Amino acid sequence: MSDKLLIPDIGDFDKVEVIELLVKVGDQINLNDSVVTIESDKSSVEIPSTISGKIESINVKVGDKVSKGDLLLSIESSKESTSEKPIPKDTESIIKQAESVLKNEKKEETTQQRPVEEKKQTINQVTNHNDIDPLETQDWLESLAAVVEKDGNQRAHFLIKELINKAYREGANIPYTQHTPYINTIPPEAEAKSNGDQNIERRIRSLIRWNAAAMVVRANKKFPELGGHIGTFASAATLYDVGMNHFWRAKNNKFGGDLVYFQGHSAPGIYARAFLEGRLNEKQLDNFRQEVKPGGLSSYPHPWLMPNFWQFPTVSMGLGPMLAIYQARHMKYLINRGLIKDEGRKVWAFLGDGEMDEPESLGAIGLAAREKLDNLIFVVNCNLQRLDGPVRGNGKIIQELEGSFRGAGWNVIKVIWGSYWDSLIANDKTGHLVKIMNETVDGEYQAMKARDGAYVREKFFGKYPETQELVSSLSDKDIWRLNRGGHDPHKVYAAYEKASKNQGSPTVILAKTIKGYGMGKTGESVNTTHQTKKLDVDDLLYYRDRFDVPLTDEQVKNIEYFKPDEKSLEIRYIKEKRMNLGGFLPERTTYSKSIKAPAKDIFNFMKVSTGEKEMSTTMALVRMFTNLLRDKNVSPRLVPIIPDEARTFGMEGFFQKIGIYAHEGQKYEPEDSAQLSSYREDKSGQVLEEGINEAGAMSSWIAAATAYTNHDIEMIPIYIFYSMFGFQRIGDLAWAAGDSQARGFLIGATAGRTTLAGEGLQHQDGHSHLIASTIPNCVSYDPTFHYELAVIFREGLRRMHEKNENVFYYITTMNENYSHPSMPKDKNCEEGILKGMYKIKEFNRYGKTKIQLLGSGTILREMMAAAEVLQNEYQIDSEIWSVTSFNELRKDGMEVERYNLLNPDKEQKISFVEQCLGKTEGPIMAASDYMRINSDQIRPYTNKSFYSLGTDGYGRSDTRKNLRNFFEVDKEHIVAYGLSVLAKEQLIASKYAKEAIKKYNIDGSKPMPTKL
Ligand SMILES: Cc1ncc(C[n+]2csc(CCOP(=O)(O)OP(=O)(O)O)c2C)c(N)n1
Ligand SMILES: [Mg+2]
Repeated sequence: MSDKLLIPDIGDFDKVEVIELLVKVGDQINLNDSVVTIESDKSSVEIPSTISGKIESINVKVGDKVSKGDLLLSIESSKESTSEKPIPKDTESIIKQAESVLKNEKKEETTQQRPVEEKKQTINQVTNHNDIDPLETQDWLESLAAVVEKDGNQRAHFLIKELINKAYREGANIPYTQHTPYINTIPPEAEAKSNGDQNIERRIRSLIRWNAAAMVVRANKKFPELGGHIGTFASAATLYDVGMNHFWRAKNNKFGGDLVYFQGHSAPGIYARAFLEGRLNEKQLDNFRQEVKPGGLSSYPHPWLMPNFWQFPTVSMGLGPMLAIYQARHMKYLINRGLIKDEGRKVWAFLGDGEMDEPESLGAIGLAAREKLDNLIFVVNCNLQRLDGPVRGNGKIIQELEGSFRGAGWNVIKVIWGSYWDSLIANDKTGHLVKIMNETVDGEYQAMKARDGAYVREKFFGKYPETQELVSSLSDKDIWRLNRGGHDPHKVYAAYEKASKNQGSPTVILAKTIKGYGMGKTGESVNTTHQTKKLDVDDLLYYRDRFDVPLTDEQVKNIEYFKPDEKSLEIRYIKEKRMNLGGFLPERTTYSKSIKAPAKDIFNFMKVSTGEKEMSTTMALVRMFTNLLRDKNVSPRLVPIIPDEARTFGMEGFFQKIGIYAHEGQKYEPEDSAQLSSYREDKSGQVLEEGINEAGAMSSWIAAATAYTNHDIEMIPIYIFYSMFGFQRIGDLAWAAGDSQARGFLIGATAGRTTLAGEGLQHQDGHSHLIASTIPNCVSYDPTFHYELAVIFREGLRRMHEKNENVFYYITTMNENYSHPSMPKDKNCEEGILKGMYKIKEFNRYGKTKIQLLGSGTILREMMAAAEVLQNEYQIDSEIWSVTSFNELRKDGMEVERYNLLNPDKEQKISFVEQCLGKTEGPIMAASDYMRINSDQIRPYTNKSFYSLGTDGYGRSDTRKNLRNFFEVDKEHIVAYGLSVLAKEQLIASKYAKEAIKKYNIDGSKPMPTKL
């Protein structure tokens, strides 16, 4: 039987060109095999076959224009023809997915309804003066208590929810609170108990505390300028210790490892533990914050500086939470795409309560809940203080964060009170204690811990006779001992255990602690704690006594470290605990296999002229991408990341082809399901469609770009964005990417200040390359033609993913359509493209006066057009250089200059710029669609007169022609400026320049565009 394959619905387009035939007559093809590539003005897509069988005839050829319904080819069909399938493929998969979701939902329901351990519940009541009928209130409360006792908390919760719903329907539109009372989420009777030896663990913790503080104090005694923090780790020690002893599994040959984001300035504590574990020695501790000589310890977690130790840079506040969320999401992505095993690994992120003020910290919590990231646990160390003082003096940070996280759909575990409070809370029959807890603001909580037991008795318990009575048998010392949850290993253990087992949502643990815990009167809970980096002898003695560190007074005065013997119980215990959890943490290792770069000829189609056909470099990139998807080594590892701009860049063809990642698949039939570029979401989809969220997309890119170390699998992330919303917007994340040794491509699309025409001031990018140049391991290019892009991209694949160089690529692509020439035959052309410049054209007709014209991006074409005018109308010869990267040229120039200056007696090296331009004639004029400083970068490395043009100033909407005129980078200005330059160099008479300025209506009195 013969079947016909017709052009499907390709969306809004008609008469679209066939640019590639992927099959030939006689080929055996399967369902979904791509048969031809078609290309509209903006995008190219492959058409998949809906039939399988042998191709009898092909009815189109390259260059044909096709529309929906045109005959593509005839196939001698096999039985798998879709016409024999009762249900179209899409619908079938939708039904399957829907069914599987239903199954999942059922499963979740059953887990949610698991009965909780029962205990006799009582509902405490505080007399409320607004209560108009206390007896009725009592009735309701008793009924509720009976439900709790008989059917459990879940049932009670259900009834309350129903009551609220009912009240809402009856018109009582009063929002239900997002908060629970200011007590622990896990009641004492539901706490899981640790099997650890609490005494040894306390001793170990004390030593870690001591060594961490000693390290900072010693460094600052030597060099007060070094700085460091004691108070933060002092407040977080228990939170880290319980994780290290019982929860965090290391990477080894059997397990991928949990990923822990340590709070940046608690680094001293992490070093102090590594010291006890034998991973760091005393000399290294003594070189804390002294890294210039090898062997020092970095101030904060910096993988670039300690590449075998730190995994995640976190100290720029707000990045850690966001990066951790996308890390957890990427882990699920890799699992759902079948690239790594699901081993139940977790991502833990430690954050400061002050840090939660960063918009980034909370910015992605909705995504974490939406994607059900139950592999993610945040621990917010709520020590109630930030650098200057209280985080929420007048309010309660724990309650506020609870509201935000609960509202977003997280599992919230509050660890507020330590075990010493348990009996008091249990005896709080009237509810007055919880009432005070709720009423007291953080400023008061902080002040209390800066005072003493008597103060707490008076100011806290003294508020009500009932609470005064509650502590009447306790001494002031007993009251002082009432501990906070985050310092109680039992409470922390129970919270971690519950968080580890939680399913279907991410968890946040809000742990209340004391900043500078144990630091005594000068450091504990005082506003200046954060910056305390020196402790005097009395403080040190107090600290020693507070934690029973076995050091003599003399040793304390010398601020000696303390490490017990290797055979001691403590050292054996600490090592055994880590061995049980698979090894040490943190540790950064890489066992990924590199990806063989695609064949050298993979992009050959981009090295020939496009002839009449005009296209943008963005479109050329998408073509290249489509080709890469055919390379079996590269294809599965590609991670296209887009923040809601796929259609802008002509990438919508990927939706159907490789699918959009959606952890629950697609529960609906998309509106455009019949079209070729249908919005197809899939559990194993490859595209990460991040929505309007550049910071999230960049975090996603960082996760993929470091998968080689965090998951031992090399991925090739390609994040494509509006170039103006790239480095400018997420610059700090790009810096962290460099620190993390990310490998992958950043594509600044629709780039250039005059190339993105109508969008105006906030959209037109004339400076992203400058920001990119600030990152040492970022390699950046601004290519003009498709073959340049092809050479650069393939080299990027080779360097990063085959040779595993720790660099990342930033490439700008444009949306201006023009025809692209063939790659020059010169054998050095590829080398020049990669090093940053090559000669693309030469005008030599007159042999009199010459100028060197350097152009970048789309402005190179203005240069080329200007060169023709200079030749034809003014008899000026020129050499035109395509500069693919001023940034790369500058790097080379700096290095060569440095070498020459440091080696005055040796043969002097020649920079690449000088190799190209040294022996040429005439002055140099350079221009790009970026600020002049972009091309000015190479000025020091030429010994010729150098002039630059550029797009300094605010962008504005207009046509490209008018914009280039405004910024003086169009061919007319280049001609006029060129003649002026030659006049200034006394190579021609000034009248020519004057004439040209007049001819082109250039207004010499117009202010500089930066002032307009
Ligand atoms: C983006 C950013 N801004 C400012 C700082 C400087 N800084 C370091 S720690 C700190 C206070 C942190 O308070 P918190 O998050 O509550 O942490 P804690 O030390 O109390 O645990 C500040 C402002 C920074 N590291 N990053
Ligand atoms: Mg804090």
